[in-house]
Amino acid sequence: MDIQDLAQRVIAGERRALARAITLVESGRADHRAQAVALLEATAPEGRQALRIGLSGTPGVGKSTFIEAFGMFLIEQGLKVAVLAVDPSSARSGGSILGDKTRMETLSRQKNAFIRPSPSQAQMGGVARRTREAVTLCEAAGFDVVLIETVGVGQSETMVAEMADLFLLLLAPAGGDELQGVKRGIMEIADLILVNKADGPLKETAMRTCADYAGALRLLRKRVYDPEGFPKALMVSAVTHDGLPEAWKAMTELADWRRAEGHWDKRRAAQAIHWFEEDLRLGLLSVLDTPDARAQINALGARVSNGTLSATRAAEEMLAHLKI
Ligand SMILES: Nc1nc2c(ncn2[C@@H]2O[C@H](COP(=O)(O)OP(=O)(O)OP(=O)(O)O)[C@@H](O)[C@H]2O)c(=O)[nH]1
Ligand SMILES: [Mg+2]
Repeated sequence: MDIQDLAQRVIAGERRALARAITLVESGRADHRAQAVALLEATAPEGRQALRIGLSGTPGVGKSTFIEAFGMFLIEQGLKVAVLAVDPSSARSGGSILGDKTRMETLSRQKNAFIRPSPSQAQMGGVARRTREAVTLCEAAGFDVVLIETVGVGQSETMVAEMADLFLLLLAPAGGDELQGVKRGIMEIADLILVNKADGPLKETAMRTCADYAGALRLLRKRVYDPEGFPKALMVSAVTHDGLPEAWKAMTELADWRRAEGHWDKRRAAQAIHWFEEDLRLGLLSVLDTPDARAQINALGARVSNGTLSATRAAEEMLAHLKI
């Protein structure tokens, strides 16, 4: 494979080249990894930046419908939109978006859109690296907005927030006054809460839900990287498209402010450090995955379980064996 040629075609914005490039960064093969690293280096000097938007929400809240509607809205503004998915549940691996292409039919046919399903890779660390690298490839290819979708379960939200400039939480209207069991940690990383399905008979409930969340957001500790009035809660309808322009206005307002105040660059720099340390951690863990290391672990484990070796001593011996 000619990596320099592939890099040039990615930079030229060829979608097929971008798809091939992402397949390369997803590959677990060592020779592919070397090529992927070379490709990322060859595309990096462009220095293009997209607005990276993380989007999360529980199953059925309307993520796919929203992305289709919002993606089309952005394309109508003359923007190029890429959609990537992170799907942590192995049960659905193979790609939520793939089965979803029907729901994103209009968007997927646009020449200014690029939709990429989740890879069927179980390990979270691998998914994180693949997604982050795919995001930078989309940037190099000249996309203005990169949407990174994840289902609201497990650690995937924090991971997506760590690679996004803005993090959106999509919620459904809920009766009663319970706050839908949204974890405080997720509330704390949200920049914008969008109460979806604010249409038809659900509209009134949506208004109440939106007010509840606006109140809850005001109770959170103020973050230095927010201007007055953020984070905020807004209502949208992915079906009627109501609220989409307002949601986009809030996103650009926040992004512009952060750029002007230096928070944008600071955050991207902090994220780069985070991923450097994450990769280092993964690299260290992978040292335990060789056949030799496994055999050693099993041998030491057998002595720990029959009581002839303490757990502490066994761990020390293992680390000495690995020369760490
Ligand atoms: N009334 C109304 N229904 C909506 C809206 N957005 C989505 N829906 C409906 O909600 C259901 C779920 O929508 P999806 O877009 O598939 O939800 P999702 O979050 O992608 O779900 P998963 O992919 O399973 O995580 C569908 O029947 C949609 O038609 C909306 O704004 N208003
Ligand atoms: Mg979906």
